[in-house]
Amino acid sequence: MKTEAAILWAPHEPWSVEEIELDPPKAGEVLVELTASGMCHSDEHGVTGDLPVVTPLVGGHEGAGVVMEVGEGVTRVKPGDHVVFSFVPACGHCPSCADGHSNLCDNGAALLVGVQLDGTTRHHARGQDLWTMVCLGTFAKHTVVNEMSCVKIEDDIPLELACLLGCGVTTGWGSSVYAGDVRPGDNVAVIGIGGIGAAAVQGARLAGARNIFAIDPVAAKEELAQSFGATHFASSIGDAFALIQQVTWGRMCDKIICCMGVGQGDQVAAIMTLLAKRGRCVVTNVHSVNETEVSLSLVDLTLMEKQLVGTIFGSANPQSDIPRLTQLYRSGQLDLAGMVTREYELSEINQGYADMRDGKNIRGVLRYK
Ligand code: CXF
Ligand code: ZN
Repeated sequence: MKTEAAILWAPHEPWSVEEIELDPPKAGEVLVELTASGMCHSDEHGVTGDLPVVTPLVGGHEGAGVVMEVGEGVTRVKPGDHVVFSFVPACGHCPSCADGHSNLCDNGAALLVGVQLDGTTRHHARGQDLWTMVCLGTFAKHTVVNEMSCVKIEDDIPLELACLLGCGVTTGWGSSVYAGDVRPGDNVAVIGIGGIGAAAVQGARLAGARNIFAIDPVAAKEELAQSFGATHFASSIGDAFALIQQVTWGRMCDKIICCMGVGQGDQVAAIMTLLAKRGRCVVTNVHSVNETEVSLSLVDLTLMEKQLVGTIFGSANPQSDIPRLTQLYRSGQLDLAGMVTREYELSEINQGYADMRDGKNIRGVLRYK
């Protein structure tokens, strides 16, 4: 079938919106008509080269829609089902999945390759095969993905909000709740109030944090951060140090969640000074694939028993946590609507990313229907 998609033909180029040819789903695969896709920073990382991607690439990895057709042997979903894509596939039986860590599913190795798990492509344009961002390609009105990437949700959850659960919201919420293990009474700092950071603030609030310090250079993020549960705001790590020192009587933060657009290794030492003894700093944001050096006081790490840990997908389990978050949305405890700053047509995708770079958006969402 023919559909429309945003393609990155080569790094550093704008997204090109054009007609593509989509093959039917093969065994284990699913054809989905997308309702919406969030515009996450990680697709931009493919444009800038901070993350390695293979081009030409159909971008997008934060989508939701309705199943149109399933290939042979598919059991997880059927036509008509509403699904959110998880940007990590979860097979359910590899060692990580079996151990309760399906965010680390062995099939995730295919993420940065961006072809179907059998090594072939379903997307084509201008006579060429197209790769897809983390095997999804949600910057398109239709896509074909493996059923391992599909999470069925209830029909009455708005798909244009549920799409955020495919990456940003689950990643941010899980970074506080799972990777950060935020406890009632904790002092928490969230650095970077974009889609992931706003969800990390909400996760910290739901986990019972006492003080939540939101840190972002964009002044307009203060009010938004407060609406998600932040109790304090600072515009730099330096300002945050003095503020946290004063509010916590010098104890500093139990948890720090790093949610910047791109992390910078030379900022790590300063970030670690915001931590209390036995505090944990969670690195959720991507650092450039080319970066291998960080500033870090290892003696501080030892003497104060500080921790510096990474997390992918907020250490959440897609098949259980995406439905869990739909229920928190349903009960009014998770604000999804407030996370969407603006909706865009697919043809406006480059404007959407310009707005993200300008700090205007918590999340921009491409709306297809
Ligand atoms: C990223 C992590 C690296 C692969 C692409 C997706 N996560 C969230 O945006
Ligand atoms: Zn993402």
